Amino acid sequence: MTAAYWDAIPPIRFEGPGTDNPLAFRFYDKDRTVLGKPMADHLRVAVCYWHSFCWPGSDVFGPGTFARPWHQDGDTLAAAEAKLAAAFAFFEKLGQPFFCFHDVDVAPLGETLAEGRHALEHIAERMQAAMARTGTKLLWGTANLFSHPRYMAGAATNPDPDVFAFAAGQVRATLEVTHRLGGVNYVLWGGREGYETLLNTDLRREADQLGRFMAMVVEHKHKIGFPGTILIEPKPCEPTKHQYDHDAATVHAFLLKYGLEKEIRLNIEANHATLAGHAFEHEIAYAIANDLLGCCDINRGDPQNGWDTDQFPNDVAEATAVLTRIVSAGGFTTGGFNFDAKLRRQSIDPEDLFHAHIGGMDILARGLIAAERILTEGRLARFVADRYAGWDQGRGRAILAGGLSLAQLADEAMAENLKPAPRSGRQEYLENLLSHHV
Ligand code: XUL
Ligand code: CO
Repeated sequence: MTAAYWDAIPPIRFEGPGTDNPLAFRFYDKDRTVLGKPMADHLRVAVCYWHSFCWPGSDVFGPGTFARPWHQDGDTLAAAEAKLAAAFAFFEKLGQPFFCFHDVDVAPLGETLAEGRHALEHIAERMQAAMARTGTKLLWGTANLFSHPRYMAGAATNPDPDVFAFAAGQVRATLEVTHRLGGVNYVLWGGREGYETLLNTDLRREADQLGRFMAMVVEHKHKIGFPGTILIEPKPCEPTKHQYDHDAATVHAFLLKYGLEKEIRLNIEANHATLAGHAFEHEIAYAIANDLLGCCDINRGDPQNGWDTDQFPNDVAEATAVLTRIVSAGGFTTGGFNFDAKLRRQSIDPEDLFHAHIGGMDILARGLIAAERILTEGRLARFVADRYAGWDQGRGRAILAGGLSLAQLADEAMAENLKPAPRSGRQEYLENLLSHHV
C-alpha cells in the first residue's frame, strides 16, 4: 500500500513555539482566532499534487532521486489510484484544508482526448470519495497545456488551430471535474503561451487567440454553473523566453483589452513575481488595487539564481507584508495559499515533505499573527490615510471629481501663490514599525 509510505510520521499537531519536535507546528494553530476568524480560514492552505507526489526529484542534469513507490506502474490508472491513496494519506497527516492539481497529475492523459477524459473521470470518482472521507477540499484544478510535445509552440497561441481545439478538450474536461469536486477556483497558467523568437511569431494573432480561448472558458464556466473563480497565473519567462502573462499589470491590460476584467482574477505566485523583477508584495498590492486578487501560489526563488526554484517560503517579513495587505483588503474570498513549492533534490526521506509544509505553514501563521498586531495597532494604516488626507477634502476632492480644467487649476494655484511644503515619507520609521511586529 502506497499510503503506508508515510506510516512512520505521526499526525502533525500544533505544539507551540516551545516545542523541539520537528514534526509539529509552532505557530500554525488552525483554530486560533485571528481578527475574528480561525487562522485556517484566513490562510486556506493547499498542498499541490505536482511537486509533492508527481515530481520524482529529477532535474535537467539527472533523473529522480526520490522513492515514490506509487510510480512503479508507470503512467497507468493503477499508478494514479496508488498516488491518490498516498496523497490523501499525506493530507490526513498534515491536516491542511485544501489541495490543487493538474489533470495530468492525477490521471494518465492517454493517446486521445476521449481516453484522457475517461481516465480523469474515473479518478475523480475516487477522489470525491477520498475528499468526503478526509474533509480535504479542492482549492483549484487546472489542465496541463504545456508538457506534451503537441504544446511545444503553445496551446491557445499555437499556430495550429487543431492544437487550440485539443486544449479546449482538456480544459472542458478539467473544468467540469473541478466543478463536480466542489473546487472553488479554476487556474489558467499560460505554460507555453509566449515565444522563443519573434522571427516566427505573430504577436497580434497570438493575443487574439488567447483572448478568445479565455472568453470560451468563461462562457463554459457560466454554461455549467461553476460558481468558482477563473484565475490567470502571471509569469514572465520559463519555459518560453517571453511569456505573455508576464506580470499582474500585463495580465490586467490583457483582460481589459478582451473585456474579461470582471470575469477573471489573478493567481499570484511569489517566485514568478521575483522572476518578473517585482517583489511578491508588489504583485499582491497591484492585484488588490485593481480588484484582481484571487489566490496565491506561495513559494520563493533564490536571490542568486534567475530561475523558478520553487522553494518553500521562509521569509517572515515577506509573509507579514503580504498578509497585512491581504487581510486589510478583506482577505481571500475563493482564494488561498497553494504551496506551489518543491523539495530540494537531496531531501529524499518521507519526513522531508512534512518538514517543508510545516515550515511553510508556520511562516504563513507568523505572518498572519504579525499582520494582526500591525492592523490592531493601526499606526501604519493611519500614516497612509493621513498622507493622502488632502485628496478627501477641498481642492483634492474637487480635482478628482473632474470639475476643474487644467487652466482653472493653474489660475487658482497662481492666484494663491502656492508653495507646497515637502513632507517626509518616513520610510525608515515605517520599516521599523513593521519589523517591531515581525
Ligand atoms: C509553473 C507554475 C504552475 C502553475 C499551474 O511555474 O507555477 O505549476 O501553478 O500550472
Ligand atoms: Co504556480
